[in-house]
Amino acid sequence: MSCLRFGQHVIKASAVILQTDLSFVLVNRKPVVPGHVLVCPLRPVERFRDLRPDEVSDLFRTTQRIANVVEEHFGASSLTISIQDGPEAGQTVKHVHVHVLPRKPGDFERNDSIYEQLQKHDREEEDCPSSWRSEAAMAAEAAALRKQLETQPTNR
Ligand code: AMW
Repeated sequence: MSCLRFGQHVIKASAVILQTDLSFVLVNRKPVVPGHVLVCPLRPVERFRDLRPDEVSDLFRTTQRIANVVEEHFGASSLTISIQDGPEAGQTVKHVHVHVLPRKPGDFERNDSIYEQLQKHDREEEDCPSSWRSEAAMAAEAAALRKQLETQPTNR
């Protein structure tokens, strides 16, 4: 697995959990909750409408697959799955991505606050390098999730 592009970012292989024919999954450098991962098409298009049908299909099959894994691995009991499609929806990286967030009882005082957090956690004024996780922490999480994936049946 070589380096992949996520918008303007170059993603190291160590941060990638899974790569399929048309998609990949990476760990988040600034997760809103533990286990918050991102699913992206390999082709770096900006908007959901730009995806071909085979890319939409692969993106969502991959989302379903990794969602099961993070829910189990992080001891969660639900998931928030979300796309911020365009700047007014909170998108900062101009490359389609699905946010997958494991949810637990009481993780937010107001359940839907997760959407506010999602919208603001990577805004410029809040997103400084000191708030990012270390490469080592991200690599360790990706490795653990790759291992857990091996134990899951595929959905294809
Ligand atoms: W968006 O606000 O565009 O819907 O979400 C971008 C997401 O990508 C954020 O959760 C942010 O923390 C994450 N992110 C941005 N750059 C990187 C990177 N280089 N590696 C991992 N995650 C990243």
